[in-house]
Amino acid sequence: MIIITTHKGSDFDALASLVAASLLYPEAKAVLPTSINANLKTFLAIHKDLFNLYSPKDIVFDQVTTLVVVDTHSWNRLEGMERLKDRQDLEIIVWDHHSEGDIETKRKNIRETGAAVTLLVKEIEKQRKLITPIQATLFLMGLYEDTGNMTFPSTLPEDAYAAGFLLDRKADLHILSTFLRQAYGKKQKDILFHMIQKAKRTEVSGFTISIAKMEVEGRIQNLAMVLQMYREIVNVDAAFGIFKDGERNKCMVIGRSNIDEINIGLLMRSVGGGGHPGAGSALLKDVNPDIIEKMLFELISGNQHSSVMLSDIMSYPVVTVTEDTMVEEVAMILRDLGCTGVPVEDKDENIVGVISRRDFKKVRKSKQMQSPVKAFMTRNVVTIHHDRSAMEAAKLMIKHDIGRIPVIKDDKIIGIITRSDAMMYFYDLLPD
Ligand SMILES: [Mn+2]
Repeated sequence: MIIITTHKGSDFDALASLVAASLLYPEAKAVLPTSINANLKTFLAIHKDLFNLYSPKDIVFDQVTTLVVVDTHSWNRLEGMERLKDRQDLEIIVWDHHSEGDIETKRKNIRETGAAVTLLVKEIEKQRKLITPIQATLFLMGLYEDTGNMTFPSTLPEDAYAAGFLLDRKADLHILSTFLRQAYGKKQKDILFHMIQKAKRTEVSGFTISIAKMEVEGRIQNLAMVLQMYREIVNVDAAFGIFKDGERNKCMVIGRSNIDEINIGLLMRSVGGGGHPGAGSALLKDVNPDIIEKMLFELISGNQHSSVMLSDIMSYPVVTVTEDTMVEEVAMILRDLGCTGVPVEDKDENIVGVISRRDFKKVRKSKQMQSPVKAFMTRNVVTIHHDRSAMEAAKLMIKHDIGRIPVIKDDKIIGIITRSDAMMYFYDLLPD
């Protein structure tokens, strides 16, 4: 007999992987642990009859020849499988996206995708197995839950491909939103309440910061959302949560910032995690929460690259033209540079305008090509001071619908910030 099982405290990814595996091993019995999370309980209350699921106590373990484990490969995360642990003749197959686990087998399919079901869906597609719209819906639910609707940094292109495949197989997004909605549940509420009770606000380098430390049990979903709510309620510029999971000896550090000057992504990268300017996290092993707290304070007060200045990311040198340059000549310069516009300076090198391809539309007669650009340039030039941040530059670009802003220091142009410079920064493509 072949059985398939998954981790205790089963979530949608666990059930989805279990059901997906039963398509790959049609003769197997799918064994769902009795401990499952609240969302899944609600879902199964309605859908249970659609899936042929067994409980660990239904299994005659002496008859088991093959064990398929999905969405985990740790013995202590399985329920009721103790009797199989030391069986030498047992064949084991693993499908998992976690890097850690102690279940040993040669038949391991492990890749750190956003969701475990992604790996199984890929195999289903490869083997051209048929799936029903309800199965596709369940698989997509697992995928969305474990990837935070494809927003968690752990999401891989394969997860998105799998989602596309499942939508093609008629996964129903209405059902999805009904069951995935309860993200803010009792666990999250308890944690938020505990954090608020102990909330402390601290001034660091002129910013208000709050760092909450607490013990949690196991992996808690949606802590990032809890942190977001916490930051808003405590009303600080940046908030951090240090969640210690004593059993796994790991600390989850999550940060949220509302200001440019504290870049969470940079802070988290400096402790081995990742993220974006506004939000990020790091998972640290064998560390004391007090040390992490101290480290965060030091990083913020030292202002370690916590704000990237425009002068770090702008393009330079800048090609400028004088206001007497002929339109014809500017057109050639733009073509040679491959850009859409250049700043225009007067004789004293003060910026007086910008001439761009857009302005050339004002040129009606061919003889105007020989007139100076000052007749056609845009005079209200949006500029930005060199000590401003990339975020402010991006806001200006959006507000004025412009793609390049001259960067000014002591009334002189020292560089230009373009949309692609800003994008390089926001998507963390800067060279170290
Ligand atoms: Mn999972």
